[in-house]
Amino acid sequence: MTALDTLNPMSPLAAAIAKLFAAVLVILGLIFALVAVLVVFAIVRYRERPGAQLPRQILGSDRLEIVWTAIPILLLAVIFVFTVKVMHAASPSAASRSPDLLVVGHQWWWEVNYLKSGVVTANELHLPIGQRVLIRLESADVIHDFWVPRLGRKLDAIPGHPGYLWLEADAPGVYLGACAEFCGAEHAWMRFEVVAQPPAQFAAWEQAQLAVPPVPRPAPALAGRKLFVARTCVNCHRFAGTSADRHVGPDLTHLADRRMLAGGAVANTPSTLAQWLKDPNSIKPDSHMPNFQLSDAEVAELAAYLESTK
Ligand code: HEC
Ligand SMILES: [Cu+2]
Repeated sequence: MTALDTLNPMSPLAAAIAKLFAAVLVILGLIFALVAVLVVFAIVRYRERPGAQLPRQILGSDRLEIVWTAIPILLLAVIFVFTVKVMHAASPSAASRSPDLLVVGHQWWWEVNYLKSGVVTANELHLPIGQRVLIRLESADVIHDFWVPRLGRKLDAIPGHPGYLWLEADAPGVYLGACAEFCGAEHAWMRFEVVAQPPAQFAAWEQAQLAVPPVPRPAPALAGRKLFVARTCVNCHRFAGTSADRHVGPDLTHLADRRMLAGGAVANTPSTLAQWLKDPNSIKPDSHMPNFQLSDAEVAELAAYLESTK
């Protein structure tokens, strides 16, 4: 994500905001230029010179005061009207619609639930292009803020107070999102990606996520599955087809399909996954995933299990 993401919108929702930003920037730029020219003019024209007279002194002028009050009021009124229009364009009423997604902010990762199909994932949100989805936003702990600059407005995730926001992507691609409200030590690694796909590809992804992985056959993965249940992983994670059904940590059923680990802290590869299991804090220093002091053999088995669903 770069600062320019905001100026490079990929949905009508984000485009409305980008246009307002550009319009206000132009208005403010013109005012800045006018003031700068007048200041330079005054400095040059009325500077002290040998023999120069004091310029004419104006002590109070109703006409001037009215002018410099009226112009800002007028400008602010224009900006206000633009802003109200953009508020409607960027966050259309959601009253008549039930949400498509439930997104929950956690310290420091995002839980994503597809309410219509039942898919659960984390830190990676897939969207069919050209379709507007309604997100219900919640927080499990502190205030977070959900923001994908190229696709829509941002919204605080406030504990106990759900919010609603629309998201839409008009072209396939991967769009970066982030938590935009300081929420503790690892706030900076609370990123996520929106993968926008043609509807057929999205449907295939959704079907694949719904698949309940069979018990793996190869010995290391099977041993990993046993460890997974024995080593209390089940107390915090969800893994379809096992007893693990908690949401303290990310859903791990189809972890192997995901691009990033730990809220974008590292790419998801066999070696980063093993490093995460060995010592989560070596990747994300204050993460709430405990270090289980696993042996290298245990790490390899757990990793084989988590990778076996690919
Ligand atoms: C006390 C709760 C807890 C327990 C027990 C726990 N985890 Fe986690 N785990 C977490 C949290 C919280 C995260 C998210 C950390 C973050 O990104 O900040 C996480 C993240 C992960 C991730 C990365 C997932 C992703 O999408 O980024 C993997 C893999 C993982 N845990 C595997 C395990 C395994 C295997 C075990 C058992 C050995 C286990 N966890 C036990 C809380 C827990
Ligand atoms: Cu956050």
